[in-house]
Amino acid sequence: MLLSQIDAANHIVLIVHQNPDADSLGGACAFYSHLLRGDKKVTLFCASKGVDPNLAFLPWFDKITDRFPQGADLMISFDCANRDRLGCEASLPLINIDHHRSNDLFGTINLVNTAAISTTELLYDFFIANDIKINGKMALSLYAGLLDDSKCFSSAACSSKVFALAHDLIKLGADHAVCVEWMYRRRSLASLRLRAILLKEMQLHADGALALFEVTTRHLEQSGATLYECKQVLEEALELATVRAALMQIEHPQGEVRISLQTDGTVDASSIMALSGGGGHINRAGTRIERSDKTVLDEIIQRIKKELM
Ligand SMILES: [Mn+2]
Repeated sequence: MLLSQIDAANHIVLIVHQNPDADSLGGACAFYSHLLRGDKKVTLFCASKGVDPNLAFLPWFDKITDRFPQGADLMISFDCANRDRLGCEASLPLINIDHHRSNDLFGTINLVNTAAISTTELLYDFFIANDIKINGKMALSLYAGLLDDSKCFSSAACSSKVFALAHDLIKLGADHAVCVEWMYRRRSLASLRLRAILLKEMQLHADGALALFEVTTRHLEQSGATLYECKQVLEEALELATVRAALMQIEHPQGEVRISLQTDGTVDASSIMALSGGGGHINRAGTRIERSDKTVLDEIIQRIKKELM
């Protein structure tokens, strides 16, 4: 069904979510490589204006466009939990490839496996099941997604399957050193400065089980850091022995506030974010609220505190 839909299409748009991470973009790049073997037209679309420059090592990074093409007849989304994440209105048949627990099966065809640690894990299974050869570029792209979503293999969800997959992808040509260098060794001075400010201002609640961060436009201006660089401190907060949930609110220039929640898995981040229209994974989820809507934020914090008790 999925393959015949792809076979029948002439111009396929691969869509990554807004502000794509290595899993979304890696998945799309692997698929891009695969589709180039045929005679189809392929577009790599991202609604965000700028994409994290630390992902420029991925093949086809320079092909990303924020202009939705005319004349396409099929869309495939990668790592998008809901239609909103696509950031485009096009009403074409859509193949939804994802692993988010909160995925609402918005595609015409849905290839969703919430047991997969990354979208690229389920893509690997898809390629293997369909005898699609994985070349070096594809292996690198899939590996980057695996590395990102497993938090560089530090996630408690790393099973033997994850390590077997890492093994297979490296055998197929993924370069671990290149991925680690680009994804974890190219931090900007601005992001280190921001980290210092945010850790200093971190508030602890619920007997130290909940860490709260607030990122304002002032923080970003003071440090020169970008929004991408903010979320790393959430993971650091979870390294504290008492912290089981870390929440960050990021003031966005367009007047909305983005909320990111990371937990140790004992609190379901996805279901808490779903209360205000967001979603994600058990240990990592997000939502967006209006800046004026402080009550929603208070409700979220109260709910987390309740679940931490
Ligand atoms: Mn993912």
